[in-house]
Amino acid sequence: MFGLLRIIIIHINYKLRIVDNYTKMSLLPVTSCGQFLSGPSGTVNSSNYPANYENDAYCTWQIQVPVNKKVRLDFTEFKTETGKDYLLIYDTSDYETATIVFDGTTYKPPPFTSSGNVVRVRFISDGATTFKGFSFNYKQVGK
Ligand SMILES: [Ca+2]
Repeated sequence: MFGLLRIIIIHINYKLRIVDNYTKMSLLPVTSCGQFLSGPSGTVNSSNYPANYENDAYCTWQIQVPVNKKVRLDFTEFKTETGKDYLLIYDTSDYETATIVFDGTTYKPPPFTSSGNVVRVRFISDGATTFKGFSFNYKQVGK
């Protein structure tokens, strides 16, 4: 019982932090959805893709490749609720501030290459209105 209560409190803390500043990454683990992934390549989709993602999503993917390599992301689709549901990309060198924050239905994020061997991608949706979401391919590149 206390365990469950603690989880709920932690969850509320997460939500408050998101509301405070969605671009700030505190020392959070991968949460309700998302995955740890390693190279050399693969595909990441939002929940339920190609059907709509969920409300109140908070998903973190961490993609890691060998130390002397980099991670390249190529988006093939991107549709989220403008101003409400965000994709954030955190580069290796800075897990505090998102390098890219993206939302909307008109454009796809440009290709992204990490500065080091790890990249984190986070998706956060609010409590109403969902879209198809996103799909991107990742691969290890460089050196
Ligand atoms: Ca939404």
